[in-house]
Amino acid sequence: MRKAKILRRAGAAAAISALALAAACSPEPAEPSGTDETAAPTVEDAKEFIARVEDWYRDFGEYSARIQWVNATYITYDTDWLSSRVAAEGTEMGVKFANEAKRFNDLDLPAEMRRKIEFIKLGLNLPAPEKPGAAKELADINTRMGSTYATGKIELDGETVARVDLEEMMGTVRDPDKLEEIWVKWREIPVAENDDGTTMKEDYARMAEIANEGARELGFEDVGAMWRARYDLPPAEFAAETDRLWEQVKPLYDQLHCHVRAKLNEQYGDDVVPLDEPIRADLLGNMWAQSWANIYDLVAPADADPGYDLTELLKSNGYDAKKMVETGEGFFSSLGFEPLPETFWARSQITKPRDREVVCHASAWDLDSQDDIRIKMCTKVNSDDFQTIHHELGHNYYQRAYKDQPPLFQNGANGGFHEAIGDMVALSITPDYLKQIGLLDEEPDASKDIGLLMAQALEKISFMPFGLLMDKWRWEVFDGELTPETYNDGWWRLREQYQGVRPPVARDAHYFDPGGKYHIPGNVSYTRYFIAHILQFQFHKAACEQAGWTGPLHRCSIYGSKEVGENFNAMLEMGASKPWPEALEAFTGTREMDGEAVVEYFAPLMEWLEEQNKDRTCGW
Ligand code: X8Z
Ligand code: ZN
Repeated sequence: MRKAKILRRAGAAAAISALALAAACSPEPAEPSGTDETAAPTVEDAKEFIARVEDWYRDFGEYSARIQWVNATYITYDTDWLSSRVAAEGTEMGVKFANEAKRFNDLDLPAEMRRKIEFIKLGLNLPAPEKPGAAKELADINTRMGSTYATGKIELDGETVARVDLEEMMGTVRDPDKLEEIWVKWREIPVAENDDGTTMKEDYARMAEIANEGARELGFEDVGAMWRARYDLPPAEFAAETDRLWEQVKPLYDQLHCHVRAKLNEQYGDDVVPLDEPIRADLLGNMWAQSWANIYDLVAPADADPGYDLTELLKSNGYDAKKMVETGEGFFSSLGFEPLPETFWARSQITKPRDREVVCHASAWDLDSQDDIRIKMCTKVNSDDFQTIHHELGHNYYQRAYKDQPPLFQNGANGGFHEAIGDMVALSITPDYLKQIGLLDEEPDASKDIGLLMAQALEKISFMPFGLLMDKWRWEVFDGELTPETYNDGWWRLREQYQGVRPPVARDAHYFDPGGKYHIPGNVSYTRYFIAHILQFQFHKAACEQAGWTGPLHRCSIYGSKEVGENFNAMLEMGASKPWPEALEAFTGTREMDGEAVVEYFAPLMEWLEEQNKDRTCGW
């Protein structure tokens, strides 16, 4: 079900490809146009087909999005039923159109039309085979996995604890036994039995089977290849490109890992944190060890503390969830973006409703492709969620900026762009900015830069290997390298290899630890976040240059820069109408993704870390 928010929920249906352009090589001999499906198709036929698909998108997209919204903000038997039904309908139509689009494979088409035809083929997140019943079975499985994840119950100290509270506890609790308990209980949900005795793990395996069959019918090797095909590159080249980017930032990750492990060893001792092993995944301040910002206090440089904690500042200044969102809006307004519509405030879910089940994982929605944009969060007053608010608003402003594009181009330049917009803005939450909005009295001086950079690295650099391995795992699932018996071993192999983390207790093959992360049962592809973590630094660097900033990148805030806002908006308005290198070039002047901006941003920290680590044994 999570997939059928066709072109609505941010990133859920990103569909980009330029293999299309490469494939459009053999012009068809001119034939009179007609309705005979066996005759060679003409450009006119393609135009008529595209118009039909776009009409359907306009109509069905809104209908589907409204059902999915109700389901996500009020999970019941009935809304699951509706969600599953509309998802199945969407998949059936999507598959039908994708198969029909193949007719035009060899036809020489203008670039824009060729791009649309390729999007029609790539548009489904999870295709089903055409045989009757397959789309419905797939939708039922996905609805169930999503709702199981969102509503799974966990008992702690005799009480049922909300999942968002458990997530928050991973950042604040410092007792390793307690952390282990929370971490382990969280991962009971994916192996707990559904009403009919099956588990999420079995559902996942069946999902992969059906969707792979669907992908093969459409001419892709498997679902993983289909996901990789959305980046205007052949799938194998895209995978190599992500590896190249990772190699650029890996030295920084390795140094950060080494330092963090040493500091955790000081905190918890050799038994809990041996110095030559991967780090225990429950000690890093986050349920998935994907962002380590919450253990800043444990690893902070001694003399460089910036002297403020954003969570504390928000709390002591009386911020509530709404004020946090208003502050995020204020940033975008300062760049020249129109304020959010009244309906945003009336219809968003900003805090967790107390009396019903909802999907708490944050998302941004565009219900009608016009102005009905919203966020759905279970906001807590803390720094993590302040970041996430900017992240989600980035999706909403992007959606609004490209609303005048034709339906098939109403999307990010690629999935990574969509995820990078709000994050790029959040990189401008500097001390100077916090002072300007009255949250901070005094800016810390340059001697505190290492502390500021450390906080940022714990948030961003720690994420990168996780951002990469999530889909590496899924690529192995979809290409058959992993089977249900090896799902969990494969997961921990990648977690260890890329992140250098290990589970707090042995995890045998019966567990399904990937299922403890929203995007796995939710089937949201994840390489987009890895790409976004590279792109946001490229955007930030370009934006700071446009704003005339000459100081260090981590002190640059583009707050208030109308010029940057205008340039940024020009890129956002393009939506998916052009291959992403053109969108990137429009804003940054380069057509390449490049980890250099990350390296430059963190250069002073890298130097400091190397000094700290010089007598330590790094690696795992
Ligand atoms: O899922 C999200 C957003 C919604 S698109 C809240 N993010 C990833 C995650 O939480 O795992 C943002 C960062 C990575
Ligand atoms: Zn996002």
